[in-house]
Amino acid sequence: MSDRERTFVMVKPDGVQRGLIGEIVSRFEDRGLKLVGAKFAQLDRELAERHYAEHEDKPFFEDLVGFITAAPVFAMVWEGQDAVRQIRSMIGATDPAEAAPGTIRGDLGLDLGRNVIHGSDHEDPGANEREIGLFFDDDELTDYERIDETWLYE
Ligand code: D4T
Repeated sequence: MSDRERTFVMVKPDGVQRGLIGEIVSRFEDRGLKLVGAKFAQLDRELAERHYAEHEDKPFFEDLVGFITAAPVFAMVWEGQDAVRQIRSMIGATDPAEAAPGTIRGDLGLDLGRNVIHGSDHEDPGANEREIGLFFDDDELTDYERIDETWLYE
């Protein structure tokens, strides 16, 4: 059994504009994951560049930063057992055209540059903590027990 952990998730501007926040939040809630922080915000260029720093030399970097700062996003922190990996698997492949049906990108997207949602990479150790720290102060995150936890975990 893996430990409970926290991960950073963001509905991107296309997902917000297409009215998909509720659908996406529902999928995580239904799975048993616990929302411990959330904010609706428009990213400035500095935060976008820090978030996507690993891609700064890529040809798509300017388009990516332009897209993510073009309209509001919905940033969240979700907690649960093996949360980073489980959420990445619910999100699906980076390119929605390759994402499996049943995943968020596979059900709700079509285009690589409009892939609806971001989730911390489970293959990059520490990415979740780094991204949570970039978007949230400690006092914006909560600790509480969900009423169904006794029946969700053994
Ligand atoms: P994010 O970080 O947005 O959750 O996506 P992934 O973790 O699944 O994928 P990524 O970091 O490799 O890509 C970041 C972001 O860049 C866009 N992108 C990516 C793009 O526009 N063109 C490209 O060729 C690639 C590889 C899509 C996601």
